[in-house]
Amino acid sequence: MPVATACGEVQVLLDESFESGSPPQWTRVTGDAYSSYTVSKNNPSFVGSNFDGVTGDSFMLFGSGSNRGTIRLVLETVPGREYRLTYNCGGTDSWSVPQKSQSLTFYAVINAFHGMKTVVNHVGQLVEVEDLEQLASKTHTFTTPGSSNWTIPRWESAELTFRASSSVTRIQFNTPTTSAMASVGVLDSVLVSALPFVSLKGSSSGLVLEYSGMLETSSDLKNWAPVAPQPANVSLLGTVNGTKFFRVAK
Ligand SMILES: [Ca+2]
Repeated sequence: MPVATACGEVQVLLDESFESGSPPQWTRVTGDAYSSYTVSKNNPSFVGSNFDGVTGDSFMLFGSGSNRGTIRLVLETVPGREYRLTYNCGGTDSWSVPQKSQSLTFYAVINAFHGMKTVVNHVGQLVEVEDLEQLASKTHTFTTPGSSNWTIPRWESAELTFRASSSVTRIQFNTPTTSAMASVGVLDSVLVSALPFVSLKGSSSGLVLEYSGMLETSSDLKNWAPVAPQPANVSLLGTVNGTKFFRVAK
């Protein structure tokens, strides 16, 4: 999971293509051995398959029939800032069971985790549950061809943007409506990045401007030029003479 935080670039929180096995930061929430593991067309189990990842050979495979898979990623986020999730998903037929075309639903949801809260359950008892706030979600529907081999007919790319409201954000993928044992969800090329931002922060040394993206400056709000070199942050007291404006561009 390469993480780039250099200023002058978009801050990347996650860039995962599953090429080096099952990444430890992903948690299998539900599912069995057929759920939530990394495969490639080079695995001995899948010789002769039509598997191809979106990026590289490997991808995540999860949720087979009644063994519905749910995987989760936990991210550290800054409340108030915006982020973008992009991913590629699809469905595949599995092994040589009696085949017919199957329908598969693939679901992505992003939740802010606000800790635990106490609620009254359906029989009047107080129970502790997770305090989740849904920030974004997307549902995909795939039809698998019903072939007697592992085949991914198409990959679908998707994008979700969200504004974090907690320091803990969860991204979860699952296949809630797999039908029979012949359709499985696939996932590849998951990218999470922070959208460009600027913020002012007070510190003992004065005002500090923090940002991600390309920092540009202007003295008249008309002519903008990139700040070179791109600084880690900008201390505004003692270094700026006259009026200066800053903005970030992608
Ligand atoms: Ca891949």
